[in-house]
Amino acid sequence: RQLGTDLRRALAEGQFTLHFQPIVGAHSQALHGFEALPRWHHPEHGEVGPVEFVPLAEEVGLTRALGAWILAAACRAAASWPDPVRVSVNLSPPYFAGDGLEADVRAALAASGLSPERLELEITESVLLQDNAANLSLLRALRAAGVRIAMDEFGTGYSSLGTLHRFPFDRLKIDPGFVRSLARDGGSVEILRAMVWLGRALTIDVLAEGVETPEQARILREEGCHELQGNLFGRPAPVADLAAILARTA
Ligand code: G
Ligand code: G
Ligand code: MN
Ligand code: NA
Repeated sequence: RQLGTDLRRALAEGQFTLHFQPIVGAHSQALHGFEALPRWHHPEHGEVGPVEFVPLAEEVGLTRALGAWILAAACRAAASWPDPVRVSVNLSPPYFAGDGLEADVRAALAASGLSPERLELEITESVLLQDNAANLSLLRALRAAGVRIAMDEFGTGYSSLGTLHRFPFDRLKIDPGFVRSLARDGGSVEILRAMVWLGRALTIDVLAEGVETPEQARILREEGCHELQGNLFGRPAPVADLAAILARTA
């Protein structure tokens, strides 16, 4: 397809950019980090999102090239932020499953000079559906390189408690779906409470995503979430627009 050919050129010609969404401490509301969200500015079709370009990259064999570009760009941006503000990068399932991720992570860190603990890699539960030895050893190798690992979209997949226990996660990211239903029906507070409790029992920090209202933030804070992310604290924005938020570093 034409878009696949376009994608090859897009990487070379700088049509990809990263937007960054702030992550704040639940209580302090100090800036803890940013999640990097890639955007493709297609010359004719306008903005193309990851839901479209990630599968496309896989079709045309550019999964690793795209993934490596995102890692490098995210680390480069983060290296200019005050320590210890971190950057969080989503790993697509095919990139995680393929070759080269560990080497690309090490290369991105070396090229940017970012200290490894300021890079966090987000993987979804579905990536770990095959709870196999290769996945486990890859996560351990990444951990050994010093980077942090977050489980993204927590609560939407099928991972067992055993998976959570066995894999070395540093953080659980509670899916926006749970946050959205918060103040709407009391029952979801119980689920949220259980997720936070689980994190605490496993000594994994818990972050809630998709926080849009002060009421949601209040409940999440009270229930013991460590960090919050969502439009209430900042929409994904280009690097040039981050100065005001960066001033809020603790
Ligand atoms: O920012 P936006 O709403 O377009 O993001 C859509 C979804 O794409 C989000 O759920 C996000 O987790 C995911 N996403 C963002 N960047 C990447 C990426 O590099 N790879 C993969 N697989 N998903 C990503
Ligand atoms: O990787 P993940 O699926 O978590 O990606 C986060 C996505 O959620 C991004 O695409 C981001 O734009 C979106 N998002 C983050 N915060 C909010 C929010 O408060 N409201 C809504 N509607 N979307 C959000
Ligand atoms: Mn994410
Ligand atoms: Na998420």
